[in-house]
Amino acid sequence: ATRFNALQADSTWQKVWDDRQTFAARDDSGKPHSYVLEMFPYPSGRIHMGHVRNYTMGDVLARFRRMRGYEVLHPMGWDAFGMPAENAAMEKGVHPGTWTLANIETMKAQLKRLGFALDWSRELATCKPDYYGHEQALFLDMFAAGLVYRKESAVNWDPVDMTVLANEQVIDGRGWRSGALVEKRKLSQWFLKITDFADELIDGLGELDHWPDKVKLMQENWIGKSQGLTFSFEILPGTGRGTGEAGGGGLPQSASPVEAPLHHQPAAGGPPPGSGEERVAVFSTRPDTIFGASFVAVAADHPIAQAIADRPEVAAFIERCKKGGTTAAELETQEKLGFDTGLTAAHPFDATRRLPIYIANFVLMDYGTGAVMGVPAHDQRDLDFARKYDLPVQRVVADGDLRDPVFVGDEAYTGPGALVNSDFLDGLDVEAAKREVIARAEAGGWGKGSTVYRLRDWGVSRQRYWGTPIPIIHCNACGVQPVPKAQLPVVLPEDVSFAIPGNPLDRHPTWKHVACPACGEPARRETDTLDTFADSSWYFIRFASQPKDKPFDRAVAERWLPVGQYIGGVEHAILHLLYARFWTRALKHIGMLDIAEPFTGLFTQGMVTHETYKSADNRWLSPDDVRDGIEIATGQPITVGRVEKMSKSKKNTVDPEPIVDRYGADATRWFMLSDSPPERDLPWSESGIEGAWRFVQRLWRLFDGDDTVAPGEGGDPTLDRKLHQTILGIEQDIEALAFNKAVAKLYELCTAIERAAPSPSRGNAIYTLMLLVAPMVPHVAEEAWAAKGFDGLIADAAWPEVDPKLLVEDEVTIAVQVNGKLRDTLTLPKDMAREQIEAAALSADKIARLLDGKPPKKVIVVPGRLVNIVA
Ligand code: ANZ
Ligand code: ZN
Repeated sequence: ATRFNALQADSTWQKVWDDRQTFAARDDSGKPHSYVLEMFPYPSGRIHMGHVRNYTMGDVLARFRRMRGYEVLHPMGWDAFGMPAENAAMEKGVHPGTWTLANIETMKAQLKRLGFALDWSRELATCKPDYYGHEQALFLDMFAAGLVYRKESAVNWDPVDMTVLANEQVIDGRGWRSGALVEKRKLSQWFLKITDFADELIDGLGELDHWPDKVKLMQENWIGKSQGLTFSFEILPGTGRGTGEAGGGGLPQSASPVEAPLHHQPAAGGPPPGSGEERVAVFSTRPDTIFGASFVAVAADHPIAQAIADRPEVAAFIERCKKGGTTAAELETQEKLGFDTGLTAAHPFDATRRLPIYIANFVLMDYGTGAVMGVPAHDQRDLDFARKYDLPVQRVVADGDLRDPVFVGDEAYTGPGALVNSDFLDGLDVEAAKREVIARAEAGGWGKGSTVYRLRDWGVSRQRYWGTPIPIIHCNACGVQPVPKAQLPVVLPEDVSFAIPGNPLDRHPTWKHVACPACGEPARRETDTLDTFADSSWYFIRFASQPKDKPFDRAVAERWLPVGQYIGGVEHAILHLLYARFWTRALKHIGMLDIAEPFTGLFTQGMVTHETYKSADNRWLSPDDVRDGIEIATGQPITVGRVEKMSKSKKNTVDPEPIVDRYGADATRWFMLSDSPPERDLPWSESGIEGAWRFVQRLWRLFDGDDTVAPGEGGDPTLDRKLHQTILGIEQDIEALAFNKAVAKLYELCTAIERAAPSPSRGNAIYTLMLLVAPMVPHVAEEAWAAKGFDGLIADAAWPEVDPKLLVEDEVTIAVQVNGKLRDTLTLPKDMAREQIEAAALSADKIARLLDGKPPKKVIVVPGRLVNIVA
């Protein structure tokens, strides 16, 4: 047999697929539709192994579904706006657009070299006006529907990149790219009302049966719905001890916390401080614990704190709180700090009880009301705080025996139980007590049952150049005006400079100066651009339908959507997926698209990893710099480090392009599918890719070496059975995206064929093998198909049919007893279902005669062994 020339076959078949537009999806072919999508790449420069793995998985599914008779939409495009293009502009003096388009060209050629079954006729790049202009139109539709608003809000300001950062872009208080210490700033920002959809976005998760549970949980936690009571305490000024921060100086906690007085003892002396506020509202998910409250705490930027911030010690304390960071994660880990304002709050059920009001660093301003009631016995943060500031700890929920002393150590009790020390709540369980307190608060007019979400509205303003311009005009006389749709797209100016940091749109000499669409007077364009997550929130809709004059055609888009299988990295588990789900629901709300969930199936694939290497003098080394434990350039021994995700910083990347050039597309694809379950990490190895290359050659020897390759069967029932089991198994594996299992089955089938003697069965098995491997290694399959003279392309061929008769592996002997006595034995297929076994036993001649037409009292089936009939 000849050797398979992968490089030649790659280019031949890639050209054929291209020329014939083999993978162009037709909107109305009459076939059932299937939409397979991988998360589109950011055009960073070159394709990396993560891309190869991601797109290979989607490709196998897309090709498989085509062969199974679906009209498949499998598109590709570019998430082309974003910071790196601006960074390149700053570093290299190249325009972000030039840099981006050059990267797209390179990466597109690289993707084509892998032979992906993509519909390139639908390619899009979000940085082109024919994409972002439509996004602007959608923004205006949302604006008209009241889903867009502007407000002053504190943002994370990166003083080096001169831009607003999302919370998750702030790592340990520093900008994720610049590493600069992040500051808080107030800016007027545009927001999308994602919070209007909080409940829908939670409830919708319930329908997503084909999403990983962990992703659904992450989304649910991110939305963070809590039910409880919002209520207010009356503030009694001038009675507190007002000693400021008590930390450190306090005595150790009394040995008997149960006896500690719950009443706050006002200290004598000290001028009565005032805040001007009369009530302080708090949100609690545990109103049942209200009798265990021993303090109230407000956030550092709460009005009560701000009102007394003219006192230097208060101002200093507030500053100190801000230094530690204010994100939820940061607050969780910091040491608890408090400042006693000297104000007290009256307990709503007992006005003589006074709770000191603290400013505390663990209270978030933008959650709930920015203030909490502290219940140390039942909340860990409150307990830590109470221990530090020597505040009473009173247990109000008992665990088990009510007569037990309800001692509280260093761990708050958060479990269920009955209420104690709680007046009219005593004896109620937690849920009943919650209802009772809510009812009384509502009746008394000092509180209301409420639902609070962690989710905030989506701040979409970015003070950057390389993004979708927000289509708004500011007029001094008319205020905020939407750009008239006829004037869309609002195109980015080309002539911009990145010589100094900041937003080039803002300092462009002419771009922002426009006439007000309402009064015609000189006005200013909005110079903020949209968060790039907006671009990726609807690209899958534009792929489905891309008319020139509008964002999408509703009927066509609805024919394709939702995306049946979406594949991408777990790093997008929260934001991208949540924003896309929101955007889709917003369009439904406006009446533009009747799709609730954009992605019904989601798969998050693992990463491609590689060993790391360090030189004798502790530099990271690339695999190319190393041979046999020696650094090639210096001849010095190296140390091998951990296997980690391929990353530029650790230099442990392997560039796919030379791999494809050397081993061909099929071997590269095969390796990506073979070694690990797709949700796990895949360690790259030289031996792995070589093994894949050998397997492609082995396939070719089978295809090329046998003269009897043809459909049909006969002569070798064992091989026939193996073949049909393999067909079925692979169908199931590919649908489950368990590619490594499919690969293992194909290895087995090859071995079985190689061992089989020549027969029509063998020729048929080889013929079928071509079809089975076609989704995974399409080039060698296509080459063999043509070499054997079969019609058309294998990419267009039908997937082989499973013959159920041939699936039965083995037969087993089953004993049939009547009233415990052996009466018959039956030979039945091994995997027969219980009911079928029962039916076979009852209808067996000997048994039917014994039963004589009377229905049995009971039938016990032990599959694979026996049936016992009680007559
Ligand atoms: C009293 C209480 C007693 C609480 C108890 C908990 C346990 P989730 O479930 O995450 O929604 N809280 C309310 N607003 C806060 C804010 N702005 N910053 C920090 N903490 C705040 O948490 C709700 C609970 O977190 C609320 O219920 C409140 O403490 C606190 F045994 O009230 B709880
Ligand atoms: Zn005007």
